[in-house]
Amino acid sequence: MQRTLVILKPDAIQRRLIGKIITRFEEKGLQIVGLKLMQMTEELARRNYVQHEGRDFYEPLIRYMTSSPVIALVLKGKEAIETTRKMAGFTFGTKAEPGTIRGDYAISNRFNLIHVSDSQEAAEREISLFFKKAEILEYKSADIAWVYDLSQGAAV
Ligand code: 3AN
Repeated sequence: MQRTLVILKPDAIQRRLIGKIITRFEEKGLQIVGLKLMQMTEELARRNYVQHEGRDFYEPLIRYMTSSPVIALVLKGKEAIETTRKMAGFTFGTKAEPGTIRGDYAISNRFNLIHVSDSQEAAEREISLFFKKAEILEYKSADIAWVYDLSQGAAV
């Protein structure tokens, strides 16, 4: 099972889309193992987006991410990184496929509602930026045996 970091960005909270977005991940079968409402500091935003330092959209991106509270989530599931990326959709709202979160709710290139980790390495780095070990909870989902076929041991 993989873990990934998802951030509901300031526009998702301000546009009252928290429930709709989190519901999609729950209904998909992903397990929420970490969740917090928080104000990102400038330092945290800069560290999270360090790969974009120097790009023309970097400073506006930092201002956007620190402009209002966000929700950080750790989601766990089979191929969680690729699955959540597909669910988020293409970066730009106008180009994102209908049926994806950005495709259904975003039309801006920057205000695109959600951040999801893009690789195993990024997921590990980003989870540790946002969560202490003790804030990530291991617990058994009541429906796990119906979300996956566990009859042969591994989750299929
Ligand atoms: P994604 O979030 O789809 O992985 P990244 O990591 O390339 O996309 O970009 C991080 C964030 O920077 C985006 N979610 C978006 O808010 C902003 N961004 C990226 N590219 C642009 C751009 N060309 N113009 C404005 N904002 C951008």
